[in-house]
Amino acid sequence: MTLPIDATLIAARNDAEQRAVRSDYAHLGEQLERRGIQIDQVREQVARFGVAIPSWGVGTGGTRFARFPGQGEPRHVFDKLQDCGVIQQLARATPTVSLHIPWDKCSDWGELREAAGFHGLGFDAINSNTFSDQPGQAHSYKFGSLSHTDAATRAQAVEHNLECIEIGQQIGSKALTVWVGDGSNFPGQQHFRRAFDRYLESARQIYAALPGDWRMMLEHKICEPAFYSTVIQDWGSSLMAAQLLGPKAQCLVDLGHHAPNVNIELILARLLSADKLAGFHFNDSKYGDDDLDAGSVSPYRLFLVFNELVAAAKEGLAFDPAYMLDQSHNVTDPIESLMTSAIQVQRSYAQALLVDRAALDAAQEANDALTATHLLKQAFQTDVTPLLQRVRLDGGGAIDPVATYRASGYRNRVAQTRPAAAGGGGGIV
Ligand code: AOS
Ligand code: ZN
Ligand code: ZN
Ligand code: ZN
Repeated sequence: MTLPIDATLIAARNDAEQRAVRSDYAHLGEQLERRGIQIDQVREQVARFGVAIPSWGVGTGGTRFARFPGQGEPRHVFDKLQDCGVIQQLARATPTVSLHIPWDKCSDWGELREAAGFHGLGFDAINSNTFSDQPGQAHSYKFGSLSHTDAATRAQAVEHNLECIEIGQQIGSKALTVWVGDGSNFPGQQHFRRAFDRYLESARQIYAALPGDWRMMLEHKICEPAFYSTVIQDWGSSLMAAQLLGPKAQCLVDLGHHAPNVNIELILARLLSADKLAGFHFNDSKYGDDDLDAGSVSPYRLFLVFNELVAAAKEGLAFDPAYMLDQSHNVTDPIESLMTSAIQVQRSYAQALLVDRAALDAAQEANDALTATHLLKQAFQTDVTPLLQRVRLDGGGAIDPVATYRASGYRNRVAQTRPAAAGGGGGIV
């Protein structure tokens, strides 16, 4: 077995470009040095950064209207893992994969772990699914899962989460992400407080089954599929639940799960103050949970998220956020989108490392708003492309991952063995 992309192709394309990259890197290094920044130190930090790939992200997404499948879509979790292997081989920023149960169920977890090891991948948080019904399931989640009015339905949802923990233990995950679609579509449909209490009662049973070194990550979402109210609708409800559950429960922030224009960097600052920040699902949005590619619409917002994280780390806060991409690819090849998005997230982190923290502290103390905001812009407007290219080059990846991927013909190759998937009606959102 060989890695999915031919190493000689990567090397040949890198050879053609590396002189230019090294020269651009040296020039950027000079510019940063004038600002008192050592480029090699930033590069080392960036090289250690990783964001998880969601297993479902390598398939074409869809909307409630239609799904337009691409060529050579993964048939099962092993195909998904191979596509994740391509992403990691070329872009070197995604060392882990996050599985979704039951979508990724397989008969031999040891074999899956081996396959992941072959691609140099590990497993990040495991995601449960009580927002859709599975064939043969005894109780429907149409009216909720962990917060359902019916005790047997709640018990089934709890049981599913316990199974996810067991699977996660077999593949080396250390966290369970719980997002529920529970809520209501009409005023009066649901008793808000009772539904929250039922959610808590169920969540407590899951929490009690967590291994000692695991976290439970609660993902809030303002709406969809419930469009009037959701049980864990925002970081307030999420924080309450996490505090009531205990120290292993934390709040996960999906960037698309808020009302438009909500200040997400402020939310994460509050969660950091409460020691409850679990991590992120990165994506971008214009209107709602659009699941567009990270930083494709508002790269500055993504930078501001990392600015808070870098500041908190520098100030000595102990926290360990889980980073994952959570996107739906409707019009692009998912592999290309995921590589581009991972690099965009990595870029935001690199830019945040360039903020002159001492000068920013001083500007804040002096209430010098213009200087403070200028310092952020100075970092954000620095083109760190050569630094990111060097990180990939040093790590054995491709200087230009998308061009190398296209040149490799991978998609056409896998399309020979992976049958065309059916399109049509609503997809996964
Ligand atoms: C749903 O909107 C959430 O973002 C969840 O993270 C969900 O499990 C994931 O998007 C897969 O559908
Ligand atoms: Zn999410
Ligand atoms: Zn979402
Ligand atoms: Zn979504």
